Amino acid sequence: MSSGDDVGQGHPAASAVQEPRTIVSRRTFVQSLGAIGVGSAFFSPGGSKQARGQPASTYLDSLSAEQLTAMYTDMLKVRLWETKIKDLALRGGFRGVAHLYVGEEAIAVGVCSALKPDDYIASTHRGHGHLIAKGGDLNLMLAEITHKATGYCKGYGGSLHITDMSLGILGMNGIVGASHLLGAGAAYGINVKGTDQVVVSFGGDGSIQGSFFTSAANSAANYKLPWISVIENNQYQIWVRCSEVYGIKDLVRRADGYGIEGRIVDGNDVLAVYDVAKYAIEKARSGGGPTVIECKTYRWYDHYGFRGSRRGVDGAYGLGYRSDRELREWMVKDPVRRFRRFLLNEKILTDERADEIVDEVRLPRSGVELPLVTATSPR
Ligand SMILES: Cc1ncc(C[n+]2csc(CCOP(=O)(O)OP(=O)(O)O)c2C)c(N)n1
Repeated sequence: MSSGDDVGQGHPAASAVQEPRTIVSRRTFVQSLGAIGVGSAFFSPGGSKQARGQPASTYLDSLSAEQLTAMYTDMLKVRLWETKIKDLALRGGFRGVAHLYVGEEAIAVGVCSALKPDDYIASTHRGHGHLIAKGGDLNLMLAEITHKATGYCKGYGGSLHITDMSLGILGMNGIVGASHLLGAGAAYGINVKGTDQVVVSFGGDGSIQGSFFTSAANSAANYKLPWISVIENNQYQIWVRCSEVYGIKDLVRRADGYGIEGRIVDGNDVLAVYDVAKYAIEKARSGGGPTVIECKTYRWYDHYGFRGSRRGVDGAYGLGYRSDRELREWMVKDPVRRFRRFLLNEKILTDERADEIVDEVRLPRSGVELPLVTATSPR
């Protein structure tokens, strides 16, 4: 990824006037992150840049302890779910494609926590995390990706085409960039209906290249659609480095060309993601039009499948196109662990309660048995 200077750009936390808050004061928030040694522009007063028009308020103040705990629980669900798929596959119990979302959990959870139940999301080929964060049923998902008739789409869709309209999930999608067009189309529909719903379309760093994004962004700007495009910049398109594809380092600059406001955020920081997403969502809901949010992050596994991975071990190693060192550097920034440490530092959770949540998520009580936590998992 690029230098820390462009992470958290535009985040107001370090520069805003402090107000007391119900659960997590921004002061203690920043302090506790400092205490755990998290370093990025967002957390260093000198480095926090208030970008174009970003409001000086923060939406974090409204988060209750229950909401923060629910966010942690959802991140764990995504992590353990994806780990289950990997371990299942390596045991030979799963046939099909899976693009794992491990390492990117903070984005789906941060964004979806800021949405209302009747808002929409349009997802990608790497969409399990989006579905779980929007409330998707783990049993139906597992049945779908293992091609059972009891699955979300009767087993015909598999991992790439899970849809749940009752939850506002417009579907995963194997066509790179199409999520943006579907999302903008749904946002146009919202304008026609006159409701206050919004649409988030997720997409990878590859999703902004083609005509899908261009059409979506152009229409969204032109009609001031309630559309938020979340670009999950995990540094690679299959095995090609982002920097070998684009002449710009911060992909969000593309938004400028359409007259759309753009934000960059540390995609491994669930609270930073929530904050910028909430801002964009509230803006869209009140008729302020679209926003593009670029989240800088990293995927721990191969583009798809399980090459380089082992049962009981997190991450895929020995992939020719990236170094193990680079992977390890990103694993240190594990979004799940980082959020757990924050919750402990803020005394929102005790160690014991945090462990209980891990058990609640992975044991059958949650509906689907998830695998034992592995060496680098957040316990
Ligand atoms: C329109 C289209 N072109 C090419 C492909 C082949 N393809 C599948 S995934 C992928 C890379 C996607 O990278 P990115 O958008 O960054 O998402 P990531 O996989 O990194 O999450 C490509 C090119 C496709 N599925 N659809």
